[in-house]
Amino acid sequence: MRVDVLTIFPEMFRGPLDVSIVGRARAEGHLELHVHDLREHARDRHRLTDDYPFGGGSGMVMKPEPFFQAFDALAPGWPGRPWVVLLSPQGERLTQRKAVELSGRPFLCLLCGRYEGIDERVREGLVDEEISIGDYVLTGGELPAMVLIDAVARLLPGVLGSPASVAEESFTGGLLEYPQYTRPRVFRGMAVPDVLLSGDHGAVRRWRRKQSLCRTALRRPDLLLLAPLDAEDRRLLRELKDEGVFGDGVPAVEQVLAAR
Ligand code: 9WO
Repeated sequence: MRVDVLTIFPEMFRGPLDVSIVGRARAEGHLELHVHDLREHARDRHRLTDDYPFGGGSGMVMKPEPFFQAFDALAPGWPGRPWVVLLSPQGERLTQRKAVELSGRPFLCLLCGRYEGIDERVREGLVDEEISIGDYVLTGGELPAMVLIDAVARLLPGVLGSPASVAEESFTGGLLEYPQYTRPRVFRGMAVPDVLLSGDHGAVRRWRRKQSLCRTALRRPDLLLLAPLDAEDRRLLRELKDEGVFGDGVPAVEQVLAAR
């Protein structure tokens, strides 16, 4: 996959994307990343990328010209037309599903805004899709772009050693992760649950599933309602309920147990 980024802060992309799995994905050619400085495409004398808002108001707006100029300058060297994504709080939420969908595209172009907003004609003329990484305002789209690249890069074929990890994510099927442990067996008085040392693979699998269900019910009941649950899952949820884990009751658990 190829990813081009347009930003007035290209130096922000040095570091996070040079190391670890994304760094290796780039070194091995699974991900080709090109970060472009929008300021180099600002035509005016002062290379301005922002201007005052028409209609008045506080704050500055990102000018449209640098984005369009950058496209005109870069397009002749591009292998095709990229899928253009603007990172913005007004976008559709980045989910694992969206990351999987984007990972299937051969060529992305990520637009990063700054200031208090971006001239609307950038959306009209260049953007295929607007994506948000969450409901908070940042100082720009650069960190969200890096989050998107990280989420997508690890899904590219050959990037993760075992596709089993990726398969397990979809197998865990919309539930939260179970607790994980490594050595030592006892650390500062905190012991690893006995079942994980038992060698009973069936018991380990059931314990993990039960823990995933428990955590999801308590922390993300919205996800529990969406997850594909089978008869064993409902049995484990009933066990947790009978153990008093859900206190006065979690509505999502009642709903799931009533449904069958
Ligand atoms: C700033 C602001 C100040 C006063 C009143 C309204 C305001 N809106 C904004 C604003 O949205 N600024 C953005 C900053 C302009 C585009 C780039 N910025 C940005 C992107 N902030 N947060 C994101 C972002 C992108 C993707 N996912 C989450 C947040």
